[in-house]
Amino acid sequence: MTGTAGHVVTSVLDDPYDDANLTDPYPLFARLRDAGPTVWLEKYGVHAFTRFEECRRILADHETFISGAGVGPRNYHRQPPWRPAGILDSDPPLHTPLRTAMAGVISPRNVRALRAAFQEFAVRLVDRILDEREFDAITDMAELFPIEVFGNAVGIPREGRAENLLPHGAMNFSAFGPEDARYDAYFAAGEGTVEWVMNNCARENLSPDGLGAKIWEYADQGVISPDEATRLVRALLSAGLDTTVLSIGNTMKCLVTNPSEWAALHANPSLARFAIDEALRFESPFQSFFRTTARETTVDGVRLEEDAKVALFMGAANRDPRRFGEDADAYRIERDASGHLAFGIGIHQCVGQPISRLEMDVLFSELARRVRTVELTGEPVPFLHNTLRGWKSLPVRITPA
Ligand code: OVM
Repeated sequence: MTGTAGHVVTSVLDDPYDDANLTDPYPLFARLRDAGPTVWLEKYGVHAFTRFEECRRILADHETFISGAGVGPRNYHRQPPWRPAGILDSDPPLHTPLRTAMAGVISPRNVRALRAAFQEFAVRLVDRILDEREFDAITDMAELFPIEVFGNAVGIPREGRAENLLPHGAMNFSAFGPEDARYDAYFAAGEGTVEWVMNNCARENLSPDGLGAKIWEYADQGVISPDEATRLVRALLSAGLDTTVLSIGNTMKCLVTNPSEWAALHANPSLARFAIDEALRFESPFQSFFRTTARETTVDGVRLEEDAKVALFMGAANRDPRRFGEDADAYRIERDASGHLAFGIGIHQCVGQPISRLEMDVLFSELARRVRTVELTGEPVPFLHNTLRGWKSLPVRITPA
């Protein structure tokens, strides 16, 4: 295929969303990056971007590459979203008060106030797994931590969290990828969770001192409407849980399969935040989503028509040797992974990032201090999802320091 300026765009038949590519996306990502600054995904009829620089530039240019037509393949200009749009799938000026309220709620001061409770649960959790010695790092650790501490931080009832929030997240994030059989399956599994989630977004069901209640204070002040407050609490509950669960699991997977990196972390637990950042780069929990062109534009000389969807593979961009060097496919905690796109960039950059980082920092600092060795005891089971990347099961054995 040829762009107007004569730039040849490679058209590929590969499906980044099939089982094999989701299980191990990196060989395909390398081929797509090498095929050019963009490739045409024949199966989906979209331009896909897999190189770091182009993904970064597109995410930063929110006026040309909008979110208000949805951040999945579905174009809201032609087909409505499965539920009313929120902070993620909106543009300024609609987006601005939502972002203002959310950033105010997740302020440095409010995040700092969460640390003691996170720390207390991390100690209890590490006590427990050190007793067990052999456990599943996903179901016995990665899932338990955010469900407890993030659920408490938002101020929702404990009862029903795990059964509702994880399937709800998997369903919600499916809408940022193709509407295929996998999408249908996550929607079928998540359908029954919507009522529980929406109930817990209501002011009367939120504990008065949590982040959820703080969102409602912005409705009192008139910054946002009650509907918008409901949807922002929903965004906290949709976006804040699965992503952190996956990030904890992915970090653990990286460390368990790279014993020298675990040894370096154990020797110096203050490296925890680098080990986490490198894991976010190396196995980005949020692999891909879409933007829509607000007007005709060009990227690297390739013409994109108006109102066209573009697919951005941050999971590929974060492995781009053009940005991270020839060893981009290696997990190295001493690397400077900063600037990776796992949390996005620009006006939609993850606003909950400090909470997620605090959760991970507290947990991995505690593990690094108290655990001497970590090893796999069985085959990890991948979690296959069109948008998210992680593990369903990661059987490990640990020894105490
Ligand atoms: C949502 C939502 C909001 C923000 C981020 C996100 C990263 C999802 O409302 O579903 O995913």
